[in-house]
Amino acid sequence: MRSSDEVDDDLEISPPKEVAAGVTAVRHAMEYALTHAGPRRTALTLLKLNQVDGIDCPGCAWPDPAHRPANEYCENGAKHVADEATTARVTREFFATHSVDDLAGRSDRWLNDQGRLTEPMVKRSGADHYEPIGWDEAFSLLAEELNALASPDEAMFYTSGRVSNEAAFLLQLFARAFGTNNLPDCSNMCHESSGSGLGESLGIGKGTVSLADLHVADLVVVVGQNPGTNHPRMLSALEQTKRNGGKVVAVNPLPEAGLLRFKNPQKPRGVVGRGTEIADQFLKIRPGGDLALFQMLNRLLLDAEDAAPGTVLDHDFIASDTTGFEEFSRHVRSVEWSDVLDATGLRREEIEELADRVLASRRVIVCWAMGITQHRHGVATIREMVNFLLLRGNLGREGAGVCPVRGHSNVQGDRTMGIWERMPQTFLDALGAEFSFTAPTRHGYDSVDGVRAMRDGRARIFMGVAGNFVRAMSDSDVTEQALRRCRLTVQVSTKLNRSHAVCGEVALVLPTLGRSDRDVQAGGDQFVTVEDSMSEVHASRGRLEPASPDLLSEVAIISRLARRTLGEGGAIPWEDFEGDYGLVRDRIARVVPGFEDFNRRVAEPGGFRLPSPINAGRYPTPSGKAVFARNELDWIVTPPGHLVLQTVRSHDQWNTIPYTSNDRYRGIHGSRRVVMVNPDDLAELGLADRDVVDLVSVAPDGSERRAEEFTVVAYPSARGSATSYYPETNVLVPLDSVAAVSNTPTFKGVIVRLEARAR
Ligand SMILES: Nc1nc2c(c(=O)[nH]1)N[C@H]1C(S)=C(S)[C@@H](COP(=O)(O)OP(=O)(O)OC[C@H]3O[C@@H](n4cnc5c(=O)[nH]c(N)nc54)[C@H](O)[C@@H]3O)O[C@H]1N2
Ligand SMILES: Nc1nc2c(c(=O)[nH]1)N[C@H]1C(S)=C(S)[C@@H](COP(=O)(O)OP(=O)(O)OC[C@H]3O[C@@H](n4cnc5c(=O)[nH]c(N)nc54)[C@H](O)[C@@H]3O)O[C@H]1N2
Ligand SMILES: [Mo]
Repeated sequence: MRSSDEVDDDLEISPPKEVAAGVTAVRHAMEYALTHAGPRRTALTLLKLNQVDGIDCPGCAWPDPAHRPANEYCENGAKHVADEATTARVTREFFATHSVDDLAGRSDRWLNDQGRLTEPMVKRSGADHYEPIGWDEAFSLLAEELNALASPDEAMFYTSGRVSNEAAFLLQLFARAFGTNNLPDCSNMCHESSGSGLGESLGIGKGTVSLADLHVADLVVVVGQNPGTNHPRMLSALEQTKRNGGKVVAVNPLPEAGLLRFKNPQKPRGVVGRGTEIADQFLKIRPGGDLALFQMLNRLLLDAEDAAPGTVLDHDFIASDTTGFEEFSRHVRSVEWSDVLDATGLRREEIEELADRVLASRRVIVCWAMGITQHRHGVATIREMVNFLLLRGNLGREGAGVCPVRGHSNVQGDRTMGIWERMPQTFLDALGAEFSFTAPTRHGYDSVDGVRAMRDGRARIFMGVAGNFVRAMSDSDVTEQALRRCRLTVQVSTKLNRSHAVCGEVALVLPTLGRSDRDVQAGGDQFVTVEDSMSEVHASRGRLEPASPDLLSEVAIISRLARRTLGEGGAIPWEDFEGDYGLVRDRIARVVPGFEDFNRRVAEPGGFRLPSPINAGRYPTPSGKAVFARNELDWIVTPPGHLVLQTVRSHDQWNTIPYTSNDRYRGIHGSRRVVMVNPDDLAELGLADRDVVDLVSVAPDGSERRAEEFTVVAYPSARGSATSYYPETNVLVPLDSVAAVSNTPTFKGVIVRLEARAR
């Protein structure tokens, strides 16, 4: 389906860039900010971004350095904040003009461009427009619908990782006090595989390294990640690694700009000159080949140990801190070169070169993101990367460890606060004891199971706090039908998106304050807290006059809904929580381990770091040790005439929201309906650059999915791969195509054929 207003200028293609950032990036950010937010709001937000007393940048979860320059933000963070600080407004007149069907025909970009939501709206049963509704009536309506359900498990509460710790804690408390663990979140589609894999291997689903570790590592392997676009400030950290003599290796099907070279826009040297070479080695891997790569690296390490016993493996560490070594090593020794070369598309010498680099490095860190987690065997790949680090004791010491690089600025914090459909019993017990109730124990729905439940009529109310579930999820058509089957859909949002237009019989839009908005409650000015990718917890305080006087904060919305649904006077002081978020933090301190004395510690400049048990030599696994895992080798085998499609972010989008149709670093301008393919594959398929094709995938049950009219772009990507943008291609990812264990949709591993269209 194409939207009525999809903005396609003429497609223009230039060669992909090697260098990321530098002055152009700063100019692009300022242009975007000034046109959307104007000079005053731009100054108020950008100058406060990531400062000690300022706004946590919602652009990504990369941590802030201890000594921050005045401009500790990046082009894309600045664009993201400007998008929230926009002066455009969606009013009741707007909704009177545009029917729900009209909105459903619009593009993601058009919807976002309409600006900030300003007052609560309702679409009543049978109506074709949203109309205004008072907050009070909205809460009553929602509470009545919730209480009318046959079971609390017919409701689900989705969150996106923008939500603060305070709001996340209250949302999961409300859901559990209401009686359900149905708390799917964007993490299910994102780093769930990291949580699953690290949880099994190390007992905790989080990374172990800090920025300081990255700076002093001898080798940083960046796998399945595009930091130049998605975590630009990470490049400053890698620049530091290089300056200290460390090496960087990139493993990716695409030669992504920032991975190759970086010009630091915050340093005079970055503005002139060629910038820093980032990757010492680049392995252009086939999508889904990483498990094979790491198994072979592990075999090569074992071989090297055999050749020079006692010089390669960290025997003391393996003996004292791990289990499973024998079985793992027997398995890995049987890995064959022919399979690995097939799976990776790499040359043997490239893999041997990387193994030599590993042998020459005492301190190694592996960083990864969606190129690993969104594959059928993503969890196994993560366990294999842990095996790789364990072999040489690269864990729990300076300059070494695991670094899953998170996406949303507080996605890690939301999990810590209990946003998970499968929180451990110890957490549920602590929560119940604190608030005098018994939390339900039955596991809830994750995102994929949630769609199945709505599709099959087992879930009737969907409430999304932040995010754009309809566009984020796989199998767009199936997901849309599932939401349309609901009795009631509710979105707590800052901006308009497709999840407001694809709705249930009754629908509510509840507009809320964003991270940059000032938040004043009965108890005075409030701040919220977040946890970044490296477990640093700190405060974020908005500065802007709110987009409308009718907005409520997320904390206020959840608290008022809870009072209306659960009744007044229970053991949970919702009204007090709304008035003073410090009281919420007091309770978090008593329920969530690591948050003792929360209010005092978060008041210190820069906040505090949650301790990692692993860095203290403790592994919260059943055996108390780190686990060497035995993983069956798996990779994606494509039938002749097919390619592996991976769906990525362009340089100018934030998740489901494209800002323009350009992807500057990849040299693509004017259209997002493109598919990038290696020229040799194009020749084999009988296609040429600029041909127009449909992308077709086949679901496990044999049914076909189709995305129409994509322009082919010859691109220096790995053989056998195709690359297109998310969310336009989510329609191709079958709901049942998920990663083992984590249930994450396989957004990076969709087998497709390209069908030429008659011109
Ligand atoms: N500006 C901006 N910043 C963002 C976001 C945004 O949309 N815009 N989103 C945020 C969020 S929620 C997240 S999760 C992160 C996402 O950050 P990334 O994971 O960097 O995002 P993707 O665009 O999905 O890129 C995946 C990368 O993995 C590579 N890849 C794909 N398949 C494979 C594979 O099989 N093996 C290997 N080795 N590589 C592979 C792709 O070529 C690409 O470089 O970014 C966060 N930051
Ligand atoms: N094909 C494909 N699909 C993917 C991915 C992929 O790589 N490929 N990546 C997956 C990943 S990693 C993720 S994280 C998900 C992202 O999924 P989501 O997190 O659900 O999507 P976003 O696009 O980040 O949500 C944007 C909306 O959030 C709302 N919002 C923004 N800020 C706030 C706020 O402060 N408060 C509130 N209440 N609302 C706010 C706005 O209304 C905005 O329209 O998508 C997943 N889907
Ligand atoms: Mo994400």
